[in-house]
Amino acid sequence: MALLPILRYPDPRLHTKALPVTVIDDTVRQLVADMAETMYEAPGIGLAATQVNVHRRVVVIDVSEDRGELLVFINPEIVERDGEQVCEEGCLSVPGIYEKVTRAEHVRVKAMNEKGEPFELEAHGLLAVCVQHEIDHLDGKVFVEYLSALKLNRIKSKLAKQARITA
Ligand code: GNR
Ligand code: NI
Repeated sequence: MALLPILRYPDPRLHTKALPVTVIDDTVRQLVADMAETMYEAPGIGLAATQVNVHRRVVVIDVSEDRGELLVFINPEIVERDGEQVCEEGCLSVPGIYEKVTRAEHVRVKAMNEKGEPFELEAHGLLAVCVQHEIDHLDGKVFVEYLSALKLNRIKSKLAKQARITA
């Protein structure tokens, strides 16, 4: 197990489109284990491989209260989406920024688990938000890019200022 460094917005590597996983081997299973450890330690409710600079379609999520319900999604695809919800989102790659984003209220997602078994999952509420947020990362999209140019510019200045303080 290992903690992986998380890329910070506006790192251009966050805009890489991840490739599908073709073989679920020990390298992929190690990545899943390291991503789960990194997500729990952060702490966060989800993590996409893109955020740890691995450009393969792998996501881990745990929205449970007790942090004991790890969900692993390899090559996830949304096969149905319905409704709308607005959720205040945050992102481990955009620390300290929380903004409302409108997304589908319900999604049906098709994926494989770390054993290579296919499954489908119905998600509503926060889990549905998280699935959409993570698949966006795999497509190179960060949640702040849904905001107005004015808000995005303010966020960029704030992050630049934070980076100067931390440096
Ligand atoms: O930890 C996280 N919390 C969160 C809250 C609201 C909507 C989405 C998220 S995902 C985020 C972790 C993360 O950055 N995943 O990519
Ligand atoms: Ni994120």
